Amino acid sequence: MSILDKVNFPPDLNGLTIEELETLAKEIRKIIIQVVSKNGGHLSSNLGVVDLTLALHRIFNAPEDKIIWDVGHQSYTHKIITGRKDKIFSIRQRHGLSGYPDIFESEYDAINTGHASTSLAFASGMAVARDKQNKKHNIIAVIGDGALTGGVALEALNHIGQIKQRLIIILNDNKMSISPNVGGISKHLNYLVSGRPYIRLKEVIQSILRLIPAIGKSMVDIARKIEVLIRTMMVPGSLFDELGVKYIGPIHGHNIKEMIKEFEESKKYDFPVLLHVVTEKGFGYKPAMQNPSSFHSSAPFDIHDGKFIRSSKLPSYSKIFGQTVLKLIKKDKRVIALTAAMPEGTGLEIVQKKYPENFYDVGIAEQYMFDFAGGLSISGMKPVIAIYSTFLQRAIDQIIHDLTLMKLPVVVGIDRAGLVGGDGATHQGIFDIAILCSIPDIYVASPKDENELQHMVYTGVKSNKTVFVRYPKEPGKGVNLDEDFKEIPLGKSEVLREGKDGVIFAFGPLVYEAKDAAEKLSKNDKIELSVINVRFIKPLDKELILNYIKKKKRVITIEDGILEGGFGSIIKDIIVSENIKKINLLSLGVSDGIIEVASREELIEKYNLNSEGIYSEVKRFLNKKRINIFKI
Ligand SMILES: Cc1ncc(C[n+]2csc(CCOP(=O)(O)OP(=O)(O)O)c2C)c(N)n1
Repeated sequence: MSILDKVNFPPDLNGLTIEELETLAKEIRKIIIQVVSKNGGHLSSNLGVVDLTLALHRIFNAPEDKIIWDVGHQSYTHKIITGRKDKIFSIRQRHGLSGYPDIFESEYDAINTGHASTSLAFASGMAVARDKQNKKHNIIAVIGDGALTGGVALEALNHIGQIKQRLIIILNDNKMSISPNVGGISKHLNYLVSGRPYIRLKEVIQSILRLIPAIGKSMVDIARKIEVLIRTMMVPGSLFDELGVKYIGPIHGHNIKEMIKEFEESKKYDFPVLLHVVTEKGFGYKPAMQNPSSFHSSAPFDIHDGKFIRSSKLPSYSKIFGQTVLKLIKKDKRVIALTAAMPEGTGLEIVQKKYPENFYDVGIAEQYMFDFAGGLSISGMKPVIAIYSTFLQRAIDQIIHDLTLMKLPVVVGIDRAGLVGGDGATHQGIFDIAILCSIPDIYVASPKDENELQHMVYTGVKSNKTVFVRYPKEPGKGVNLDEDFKEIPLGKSEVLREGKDGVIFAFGPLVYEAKDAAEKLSKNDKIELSVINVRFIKPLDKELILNYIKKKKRVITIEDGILEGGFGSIIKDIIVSENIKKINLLSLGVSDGIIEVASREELIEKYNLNSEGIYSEVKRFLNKKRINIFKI
């Protein structure tokens, strides 16, 4: 019988010795490696916090004590020992466990997370509420050194240090964001870990003491006292202490005994404390320790050699984006590539390697990145941002207030746009169209394939406009790339198929699904549809679109974004505002704002956005005499 067999909930940890906890940690690591090798997931971050999680749950009394996991991608051990062990192999699968904390999944999950840097603010609010209600429980925020670079975390620290509620912050420092962490805070943490000034001064004093011939006992005592004094004065906890949060550490994050002692101590303070816990990403699995970035958000892999099992050999849109930016920089050194802590995911890693002087990783700082781009742009440079759709949400004010109102040219690659597999509701890219299309004076484009992507990015940089280009994570068709860049006429659509019975408007890779569906309708049902590759969702190619709407009367819109306020509703608005009569409109898209955990294929199927779904929905729509989805 393993120790894990006996552990279902945190109180089961109480009777275990330190050795048994260490064995349990090994058992849990094995399970996590197995799970992620099958389902994919955040391997290195989870392996790094197994010991930390056991120590936390041993000392604190969840769910009464609130443990908040920043980002939440590292919560697998927490899930395993809070009643979800039997479901852990379902993680990130449809109808399975979420890969992030979810208050609807378990009472042990204090808040939902997924986007970085929110834990401290939540913890602070919860601590104030606790104190106002005269409750006594502990509130513990676990935040990584990467997430600590996020503005909202720093805003929280600033406030926490002022209002000084009782609050425990566990800083899980592994020197890594997804890639090696960046910036002054990261340097400061390294400085704290190495304790350099203290060590240097200690050496100096010891060598002075060595010069005194016979050191009596009292002298040794004095030396020790001096050392303690120096330690108090010199161990630099300065940034946090200066902000009003007591710094404790560094603490060995793979030494359960040491953590248990320090966590127990931390309960005694009636003001905010930060425990600096040093961990290693990927701890306990060699391939992940050697390559923590690749195993950060890992594809399924072979446990024996750590080799990834790729579902597609085709290059991703992100890769084509990175290559395009590389070519653009080669031609024009004013092009500057920017990422907020995602050089690998966004494909900009090759730019970072080849043109480090034309590349900036700003850390988890999406808002800053857009204003930084604004500063570059207003001064004559050509910033190109790569960002996931879901994280773009952080920077909406910067886009409106800082870029648009000054009409500053910036090109933004919106990666992971549309439905996103595995991560669930927190990581969907379904809102960008609805949000961006309401902003004046910008361009929102979506290429149907990789070749169109490179031309759009090139066109964007050349245009001196604010241009957003959205594309999904999954590879496209693997079309050949033109050798030379071509300019795509801004705001112009492309007619891909002509048919008398109606028109489908689509954009992005779903254009191919629409075209396949139209061909099947032609072959099987003698229904002939025009298919338009919309290309620019904003501004729309109004003349062409109106023309087709008026001529065809039966209009189908397709998008992998939220329907409310999305492309379909923009088309509906045009029909109404232009007072076009007798139009039947079917809008296919995402009807839920909160998306269940599932693969992209499953989600695309659920919302009838693959060729089969489009085929059957459109057939049903066209077969109806009177269409009630939307009729004017
Ligand atoms: C706002 C936001 N930007 C980017 C990300 C993508 N992301 C997920 S985890 C991560 C790194 C987090 O590093 P850290 O907090 O140190 O945790 P670790 O994985 O190292 O344990 C990043 C950039 C995110 N989740 N949220």
